[in-house]
Amino acid sequence: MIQPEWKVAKEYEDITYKKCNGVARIAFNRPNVRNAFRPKTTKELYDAFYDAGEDTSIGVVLLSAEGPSTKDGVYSFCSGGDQKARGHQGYVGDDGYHRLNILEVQRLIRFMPKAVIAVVPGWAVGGGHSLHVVCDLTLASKENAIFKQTDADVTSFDGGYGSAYLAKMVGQKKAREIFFLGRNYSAQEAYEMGMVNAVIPHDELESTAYEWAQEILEKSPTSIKMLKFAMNLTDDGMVGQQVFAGEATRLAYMTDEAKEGRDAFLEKRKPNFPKKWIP
Ligand code: S0N
Repeated sequence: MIQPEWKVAKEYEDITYKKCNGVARIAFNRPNVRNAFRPKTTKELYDAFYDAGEDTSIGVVLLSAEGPSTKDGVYSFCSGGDQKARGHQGYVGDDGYHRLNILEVQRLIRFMPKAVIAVVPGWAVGGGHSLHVVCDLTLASKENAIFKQTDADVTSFDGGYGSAYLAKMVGQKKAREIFFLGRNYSAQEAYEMGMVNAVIPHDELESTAYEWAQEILEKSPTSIKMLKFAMNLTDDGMVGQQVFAGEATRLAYMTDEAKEGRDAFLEKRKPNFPKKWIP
């Protein structure tokens, strides 16, 4: 088992953020409320994910959780929106505004040009369940992970990736069962449904996630990015096409044609593109 030497990347209140050898680890740190997120948490998550996305030394991001709860020893990944912070239009931050900004975090994960692995040590519930769905891969604790959708119990529902994309993953009937009945599912059941990549003994969960990250880091970064965006594309409509096409433009920038187009403009002359029509 590899024991990574994590270095703190930035101090936050509701999350921890560390880096080691090309891997960033962002972890919920409110274990006594089952790692529910409030506006401060989502703001910190956004900040850390943005940093990990921009950091060219980072190739894989782990979304994990600290724990267990000091009150009762229970592990959790995330129990979704903090119901105590919920107002009549969303979740209320220190500034009094009502927000739904976990969706911005979801979009960052989805459009990040790097693999994001959900590392689920315990409860993944409500918006916490949706976060694991939106991550590229999910590894779950054999003993402690429990997957559950309570959105319809508390009238705080994710009609986007959390449900519609989940249905693509596990099938329509199963997704409707998960949301309409709100039952508990073990890591093994989640694996059999196709929403978990591997069921890992609890004590090996973090080191296994790091090992998976290291395996991904050995692959071509451009291939990982283009494959992720290609797999997203059909479900993300025009935005998926925009994200994928942006990378195609970047690749085109690297050609002699692009250099000639830019230089001709700057030199105020007609471009003389290489006369080669590659089949
Ligand atoms: C996680 C559950 C199943 C764990 O049960 P268990 O082990 O019996 O523990 P409890 O005794 O219930 O909890 C321990 C302590 O933790 C607190 N707590 C747990 N979850 C939350 C929470 N989500 N918010 C606030 N506090 C929480 C308990 O209160 C308890 O505290 P003490 O010890 O002080 O009593 C169980 O806890 C559970 O079912 N939790 C609630 C899960 C839930 O319903 N979450 C919300 C679901 N909806 C969303 O997350 C919406 C997501 C979202 O934000 C969104 C999505 C799409 C579009 C917009 C939005 C948006 O609104 O932004």
